[in-house]
Parts: sequence; C-alpha cells; structure tokens
Amino acid sequence: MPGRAKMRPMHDHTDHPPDCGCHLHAAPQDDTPPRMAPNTLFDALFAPHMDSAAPFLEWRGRRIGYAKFLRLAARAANAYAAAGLDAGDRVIVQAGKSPTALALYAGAVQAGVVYLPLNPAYTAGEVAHFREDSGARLLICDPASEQVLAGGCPVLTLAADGDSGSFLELMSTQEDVAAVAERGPDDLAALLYTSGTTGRSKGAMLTHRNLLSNAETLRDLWRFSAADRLIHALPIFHTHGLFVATNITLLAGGNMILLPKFDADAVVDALPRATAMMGVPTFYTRLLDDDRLDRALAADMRLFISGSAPLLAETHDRFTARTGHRILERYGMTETNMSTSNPYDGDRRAGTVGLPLPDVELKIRHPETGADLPPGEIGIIEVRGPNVFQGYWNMPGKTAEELRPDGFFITGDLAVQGADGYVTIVGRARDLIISGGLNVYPKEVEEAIDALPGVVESAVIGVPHADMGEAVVAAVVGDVTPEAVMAGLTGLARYKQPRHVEIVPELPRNTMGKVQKAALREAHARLFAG
Ligand code: MCA
Ligand code: AMP
Repeated sequence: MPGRAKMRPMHDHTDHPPDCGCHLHAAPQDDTPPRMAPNTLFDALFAPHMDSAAPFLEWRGRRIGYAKFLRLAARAANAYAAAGLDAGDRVIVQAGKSPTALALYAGAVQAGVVYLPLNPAYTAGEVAHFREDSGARLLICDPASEQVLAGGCPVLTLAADGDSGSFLELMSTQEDVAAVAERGPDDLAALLYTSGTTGRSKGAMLTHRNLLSNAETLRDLWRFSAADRLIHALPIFHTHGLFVATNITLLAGGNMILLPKFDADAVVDALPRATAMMGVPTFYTRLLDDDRLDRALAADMRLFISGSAPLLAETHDRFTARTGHRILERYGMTETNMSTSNPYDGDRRAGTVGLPLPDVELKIRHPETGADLPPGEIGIIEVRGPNVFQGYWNMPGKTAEELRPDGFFITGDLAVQGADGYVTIVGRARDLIISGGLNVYPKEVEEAIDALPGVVESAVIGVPHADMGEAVVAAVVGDVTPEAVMAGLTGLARYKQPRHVEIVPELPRNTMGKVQKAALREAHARLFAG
C-alpha cells in the first residue's frame, strides 16, 4: 500500500511524544485538499450535506448535525487507510448500535472499503466463517471479544456504546476531512451475509448502484423529505436498518431518532417528535400491547412501515383501529433490497406486500419449470432490476442456481399476484424460519443438534409465536435430554437456538421417507401462540 501507514499494534498515545512516528500520529499534515473522485453513493448520500448544520441524528438526548457526523465518517475513512485498507478491501464490523458505528459505514463508503456488518449475537465460530470466507483485511469488534475473534486478521475495537475502543482511538488521531475513493455504480459497497439452506452463509455482493437506486426509489415512493424524523430502532447490521432506513434518510436530508434497540418506552417517548417509523412486525405487536399507544400519541406521524417478516392482517387492522394509521408493508431480501411496497396513496392492503417497485420487474414463476404463471396462481417470486445483487461472494455455483442469466433472481418466496398487481406472500420454498425479523435456517440448527452425543436425528421447525412471529422448535430422536441439547448449542447465536426441544421416538415421515415438517408444525402450533 504505497504511501499509506500500515497497521501496528495499538498503544496509548498519551504516554509517548507527538514526533514518535507511530500510526497514531500519522494523520496527513499538509494543507492539500483531499482528492474528490466520483463515488456513486458518497456523491448522492453525503456530498450534499458536508457543510450542513441540519440535524442528522438524535442519540441519547444529544443532537448530531450532518457536518459533524460526516467529519466523524471522514475520520473513519482515514482510519481505514491508516489500518492499511485500500478501496475494495473488506472490513468486518461487529459492533453495537451507535452514531460511531454508523459513521464506520459512512467512512467505508467514502474510503471505497466494502462494508461487512455482523450481528453482535454471532458467536466466535460463526464470525470465523465470515472472516475466512470474505478475506477481510480488518475486523472491528467489541473490546471484550478481541481475543476470541482474532484469527489471522487484524482486529481493532469499538465498544458497544461507540465511545471507546482502539479503532475509535485511531480515528481520533486522523484528520476530519478525507479523500473520496473513486467508486462507480458497479463497484461493491457492501457484502451482507445471508444464510443458505445448505452449508454456511453466503455473502451477497451489493454495489453502489444496488443501494442507491433502491434508496432513490423508496424516498420518492414513501415521500421522504428533509422534514422527516425517523424513529430508528432497528439493528444496523441488516438491510432494513442500515440501508433502507439510513440511506433514505441521508438521501432525503431528513433526520433520525437513533435508539440503541427496540424498546417500547423509548418509542412511545419518541413518537410525538417523529414523522415516520420503520420496523419489523414484532415492533407493532409490542406497541399494540402498550396501553399508551393511541391516536393522540401518533397524531404527528405520517408513516409507519413494516417489513422483514409477515405482518398479520389482524395486527394491521388493530393498529389502524388504535391509531388511525394504515401500516405500509413492503417486501425485500438481503439480495434484492426492497422489491415491492404497498402504495403511499391508495390502498395499503393488509396481508399483502403491495406492488412491484417502479424500477423492479416481478414475475411469479413455476417452482420447477420456471414458466411464468398467470395472476391468481401460486409460484415463486422472481425479481429483476437495479436493486438486484451481483451474486454470492466466491460462489459462482450458488449464484448460478439463484440468479438467472437474464438477471432475474429466484427469491424462494412463494406468492400469488392479483390481476391488479398486488403480491401476497403465502409461504417459502426455502426452509426458513423468521424470528423477530431474524432468519434462522433449520438445516444449520439440525446439523448442530445432530453432531451432539446420543442424537440420532432431528428436525427443526418454526411455530407461531405471539411476540416473535415464529419461534424455533426442535424435535430430536436419540438418547439425550432437552437440557443436554440446549447446552450443546452454545456455538450458535442465541436467536437461532430452539425455544423448545422435544425428544421424540421418531420423526414423522411420508412414504418417500421425507420428514413431514408440516405435521410437526401442526403438532406444535399452539406452543407459543399466546
Ligand atoms: C433477540 N432474541 C431473539 C431475537 N432477538 N430470539 C429470537 N428471535 C429474535 N429476533 C433473544 C435474545 O438472544 C435473548 O435471549 C432474548 O431474545 C431477549 O433479547 P433482547 O435483545 O432483549 O431482545 P429484543 O430487544 O426484545 O429483540 C427482539 C427484536 C429484535 C426487537 C425483535 O430481534 C429486532 O430488532 N429484530 C429486527 C431484526 C431486523 O432488523 N431484521 C431485518 C433483516 P435470552 O434472554 O434467552 O438470552 S433485513 C431483512 O429481513 C430484509 C432485507 C427485509 O425485508 O428487511
Ligand atoms: P433476509 O434474507 O434476511 O434478507 O430475509 C428476507 C426474507 O424475509 C424474504 O425472503 C422473505 O421471506 C422475508 N420477508 C421480508 N419482508 C417480508 C414481508 N413483508 N412479508 C413476508 N416476508 C417478508
């Protein structure tokens, strides 16, 4: 990396002289303005706000303006360079939610570094896969996990509250203006890992065009403007909280009440100051469980959006009855960003995910033959458009299985489209559980259970759960106890671990010998139904 400081072990810069030559003092000293090259996302999302005093974030009662946030992002961009990263290199960020963590994303865009965010709930074993598969040049994680997560890749830290850590230290020694790396529409902006039905997670390659086109389309469709203040209670390691919420706000010049996580008290407190909220269905069911939710509380809101998991029509209707607002439900995937949305004006139809976005082509196709199906018939949703990813990182075989040569992506979601264009999701061709908006692939959990001593075989299913939408349940055959199974699954993130384990004499099978998961789901349907 010519002309760039290589990363060295961190040490405290308060106890050594400013001329020691270490990387902590490696900030550029000359007055030459940094180079500003074309960069698709930076130019659209950040450049218009560089000198803006307008608010961008409210965080723990503190206001952070656009210019201030973007100076933090520039420090992050410089810190990536100081750590030896070049445009195109991957950085893994497994951090808590904070303005600093958000600036790490913005800084990556500016530096041309490919951003790879991870759920802090992932265990060391799970992170090792992402690190090795992505070939990341740097991993940023909580200081408490530094030792556990290190493994051939340099590690710097950011504490959960974003207020300390060795990467923040490195940022603090950097200039608050930074060069803008040249990045075109087809360059990668992010690598988001999404679980596969078999094997390990796959990295979905998302370009600057993928992210920008979707943000532009949704800003226009959902009428986001500088007057908006969005309640942001989602995690920032997924498409929903990171791209949909954040990119649209940046593009519109609006601002966000950034909450560390969903908390009904905090949302109730924020509603009178906000204009919009994005959430997973669990947000809405939890709000409905709160007596303080009423018309007066939501009187100044103009938009409630739901996605990532099915919103029950009943929740939709109850929300309208209580607040007078029709929730706007939309549908997306890590690989596609958003693909459909109910209309802003017009019929926000409960139980449907609305219409294809203006720049997205959507087909309902036969699961086996791939033939186009007429309105009213159930098939698999396929989508094509500027929102669709470029394929799975280092997995041309998997990419070819799911991304057709003509650009249509086979989502694996089963749906029916009405003659009026509205899409209703009726199921999934993929064996997938969505719990509180987080995906759990039964196969991954079954493999972990089957590897335990005494286990003969297992079947993992999703059953209705009043709070999370679906809950993970395991039926296990073998000489083992439910407690031993649970104790053996600590290598999996907690949200993937079963909420209920049942030891059964055998798994129900059809005449072909295939496990009948539908029968298992039926048998356990009332377990958590509330
Ligand atoms: C936390 N826990 C969970 C989940 N979250 N268990 C199952 N499913 C979950 N989603 C576990 C914790 O490990 C803990 O277990 C216990 O529940 C309580 O943890 P806590 O952190 O207090 O939970 P919470 O704050 O109540 O979180 C629930 C939540 C959260 C609000 C639903 O998971 C959330 O914000 N989900 C949104 C996810 C999201 O953004 N998805 C978008 C993906 P224990 O107590 O036993 O230790 S992007 C996407 O899907 C596409 C592109 C799209 O269309 O948007
Ligand atoms: P992910 O792989 O985490 O991006 O999750 C994407 C999956 O979430 C989709 O394939 C759908 O199965 C599901 N999903 C997203 N939005 C909705 C929605 N509004 N209704 C039903 N399922 C949804």
